[in-house]
Amino acid sequence: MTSFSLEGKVALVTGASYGIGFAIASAYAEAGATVCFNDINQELVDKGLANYAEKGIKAHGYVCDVTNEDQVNAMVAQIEKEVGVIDILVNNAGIIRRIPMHEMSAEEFRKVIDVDLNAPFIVSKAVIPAMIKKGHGKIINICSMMSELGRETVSAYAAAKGGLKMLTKNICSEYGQYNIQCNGIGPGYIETPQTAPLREIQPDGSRHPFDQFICAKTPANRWLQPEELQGPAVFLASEASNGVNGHILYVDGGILAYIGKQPS
Ligand code: NAP
Ligand code: GCO
Repeated sequence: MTSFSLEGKVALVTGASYGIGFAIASAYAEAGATVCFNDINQELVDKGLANYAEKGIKAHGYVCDVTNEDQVNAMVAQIEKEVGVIDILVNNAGIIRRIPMHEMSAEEFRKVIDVDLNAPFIVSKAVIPAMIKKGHGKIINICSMMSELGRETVSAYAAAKGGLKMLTKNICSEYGQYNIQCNGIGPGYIETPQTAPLREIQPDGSRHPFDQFICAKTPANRWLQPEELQGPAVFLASEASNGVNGHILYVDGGILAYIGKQPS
């Protein structure tokens, strides 16, 4: 049986002080990997290091803005020197701006594209040469329901995540010959700080309309937890998935399969 172990592997998970990235990196440590992560400032990196330490994980944290190619190249070089060549990259760092498109500035649109699409290109480009030299590598891009569907106010995010799906397929196509597998994980609606505004209790004490909407769109009638992405993430980082390439694994509780709960 092929191995789900990550023993001896070096993993970099971007934007992983908390949220989905933190859950994935924690699972990688549990599966035996040495975990590296970055965040945009030292305060967040320190918070992340403390969060990992609380779980008994000795993580390596780096301050790096993933949209800045010089900072990314410097971080990858430092990881290679201090920890080792990166075997597993998870492009997790991401932002969202919920603004009606006709009210969104070009600068706001570009910022989302920069973090959610340009940065995965920059970080993947930084790690691929050493993966080629080493003869293997795993790149996992954190996509979204918005890699497949649109909705009001998330035009930039959907454009970025749709592009990230195709970047995933293109890295698969261009680097599969070097035993590098590039796949995506498409989370559904996960309880993290990024979606907290969509779950806020209303002034009258009722649930946020979007919260009720998403539960009606999910067969299990609930939001998912970051921990529910851990198994799929370990699978895609391990040798057990060496035959899987260019695939977006949707971990959405069935949202993409379901027309939605009929009104009672
Ligand atoms: P989150 O709680 O907002 O965490 C995002 C992380 O990325 C934060 O640590 C953030 O740091 C970091 N980050 C943002 N911009 C960065 C930059 N330029 N350089 C370095 N780090 C940066 O988000 P999340 O919910 O965990 O989502 C993680 C990923 O999953 C994102 O790509 C998101 O699009 C995707 N996703 C989320 C959901 C969901 O329902 N939550 C569903 C599908 C996909 P700061 O705190 O400094 O901004
Ligand atoms: C939104 C949410 C979603 C989730 C996720 C869904 O405003 O619709 O933030 O975009 O973050 O991407 O898969």
